[in-house]
Amino acid sequence: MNAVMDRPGTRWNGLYADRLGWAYRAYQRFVMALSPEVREHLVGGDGANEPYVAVYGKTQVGKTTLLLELMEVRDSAQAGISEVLRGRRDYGRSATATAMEYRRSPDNDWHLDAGAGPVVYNDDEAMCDALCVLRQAMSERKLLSDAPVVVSIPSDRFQRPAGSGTNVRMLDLPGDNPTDEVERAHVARMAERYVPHADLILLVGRADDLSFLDPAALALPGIEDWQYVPNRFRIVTTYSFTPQSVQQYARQLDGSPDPARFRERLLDQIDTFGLALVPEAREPHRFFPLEFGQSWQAMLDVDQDFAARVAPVVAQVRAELHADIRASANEASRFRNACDIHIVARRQQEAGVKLAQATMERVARELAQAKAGYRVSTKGAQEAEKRAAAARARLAEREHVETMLAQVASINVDEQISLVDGLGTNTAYLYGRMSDFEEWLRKAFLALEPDDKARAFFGQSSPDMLGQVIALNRIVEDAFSSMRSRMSSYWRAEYYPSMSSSFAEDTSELRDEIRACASRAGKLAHKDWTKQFTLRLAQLQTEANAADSERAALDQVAKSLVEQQQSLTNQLAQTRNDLDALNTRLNQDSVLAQRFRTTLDQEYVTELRARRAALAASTSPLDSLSILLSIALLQEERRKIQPT
Ligand SMILES: Nc1nc2c(ncn2[C@@H]2O[C@H](COP(=O)(O)OP(=O)(O)OP(=O)(O)O)[C@@H](O)[C@H]2O)c(=O)[nH]1
Ligand SMILES: [Mg+2]
Repeated sequence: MNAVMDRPGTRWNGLYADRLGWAYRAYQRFVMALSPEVREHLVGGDGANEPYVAVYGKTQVGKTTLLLELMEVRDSAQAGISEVLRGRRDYGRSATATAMEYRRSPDNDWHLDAGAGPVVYNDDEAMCDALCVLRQAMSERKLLSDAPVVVSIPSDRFQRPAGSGTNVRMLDLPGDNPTDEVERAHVARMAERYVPHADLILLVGRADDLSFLDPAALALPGIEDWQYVPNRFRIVTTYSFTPQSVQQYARQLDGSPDPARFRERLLDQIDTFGLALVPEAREPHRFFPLEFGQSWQAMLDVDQDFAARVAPVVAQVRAELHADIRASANEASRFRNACDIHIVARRQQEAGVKLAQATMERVARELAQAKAGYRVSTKGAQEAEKRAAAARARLAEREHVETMLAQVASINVDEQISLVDGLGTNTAYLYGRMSDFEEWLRKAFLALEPDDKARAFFGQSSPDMLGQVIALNRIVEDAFSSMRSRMSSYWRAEYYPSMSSSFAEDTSELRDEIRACASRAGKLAHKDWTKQFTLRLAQLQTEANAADSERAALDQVAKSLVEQQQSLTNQLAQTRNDLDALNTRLNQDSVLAQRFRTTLDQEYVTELRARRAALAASTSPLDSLSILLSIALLQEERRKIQPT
């Protein structure tokens, strides 16, 4: 045993430092098993330790300008390089035609590799032409390589001398170009291939249009939602200091402004914009409010005061982004990225699948409810329509009912009169006739009824004839009162028609009064039925109108339920598509994820075995303790990487 091994602390330190060695070995093996083109861009050749940064965002937001800044191209060279990279494209139009990888050239020439091997151009004009031809080929769909076009920028345009510091390789992805489907699909394919393995992904957007952070609008190929794995992303806003409000804010700050304040402002704006970020994605250190480009430089030159305030802030934020990029390229970060992308993202995607399934169930439930609601409301509308029609049919009978009521009012008393003809000659018979008639009239009065058609008009309602019996009694009483009082003054109850005309007069008067009573009773009945008729008329009108409005309201409900059904059906189809897309991605990713997991498992088991063997072979109790503790540590690390 050598002297170093005798020191237990040293043994422990070594074991501790190597607690993740197995995982890094697994990562190396995993990367080596990737397809050669992908590997070439990640760890291949001379660029093995160069950070690989993907830049993604809408067109004309400053992506290319940003990446030239980050590659540390000399300020004085930037305008010229931008010009070349535009490939004779007018200003203001989408400049970068396809996915481009920018590197530092090994010499002072431009190199261009569009899939058929590098071509060297030793002056800007020639390179510019070559890019113009490339764009042409792109638009004619002749560019078939599924690797990014590699552009190597002459080494003498960089700030640092060749060979010093870290070179950064940049993948410039045209963000949106919806007019060209072939182009979009081409970029999407490349993004799916390279973005997951980039050391860092910069989401770039203008500070005055934060929609680029919305996962629904972003649709970043390769990683649908940047919030799944926020630590792989940095958010860069361009034009961050152009808005008047920011300038005013910067001018009124005391002392030298701190970038933290501008980050907070940016986050406030994101909140105002209504984007709900998960707490991990909202951490300020992931946000980089920046500004650059010629017009910005021109503004700083004009306004020295403002420049003195904000230029240091921009410089500091840019330096921080630089440091972040450099830090992202070490093996530990790359390993973490691989874990994130294959384990964390997968877990998030699974959560996404669950969410989509739950959404589908909810939408299906709502759809069933909307369908049931539609059935109920259409049935209700039909019933209301029937009710309105029935009320209108009754109203259409009004003339018939009025004629009928006039007939109802006439009470036929011929038979009652004829009964007077046969009366015996005694006042008792006349009195008897009077009360019999009164009885008969009451019954006849109460029995007055229009025909069936008119009856139907009245429905369940009818006038209160019983309530009129008192009035009817009075009619009869009044009619017979003078006769009665006269007859009560007779000396004898018997008439003597041969001697007196009283019998003939009294019976004649009795007949007249019977007729008069019948006529008055008829009028009374007519008045009551007419009153009821008016009431009923209004009632039927109200009924018809109410049924009409009910029908209209239910029709409206049914119509909105149809629209709701349509929107739910669309939502269902959309969610089903999302779910299919997620499942397809999950299936594709699961091959890689599984391979990564298996490699991790293998390396872990190998390391564990080696440490157990070392434990068995150890003769020093202190060494044994160190190894034992390191085994526990190993298990702990494994659990952290891949909790099961
Ligand atoms: N004022 C100002 N101008 C900027 C800023 N960023 C970019 N620009 C200018 O905006 C124009 C477009 O910038 P590019 O870097 O070509 O934009 P891009 O996102 O690469 O555009 P595409 O390649 O078309 O997708 C250039 O003229 C830049 O100088 C910024 O932060 N502030
Ligand atoms: Mg560009």
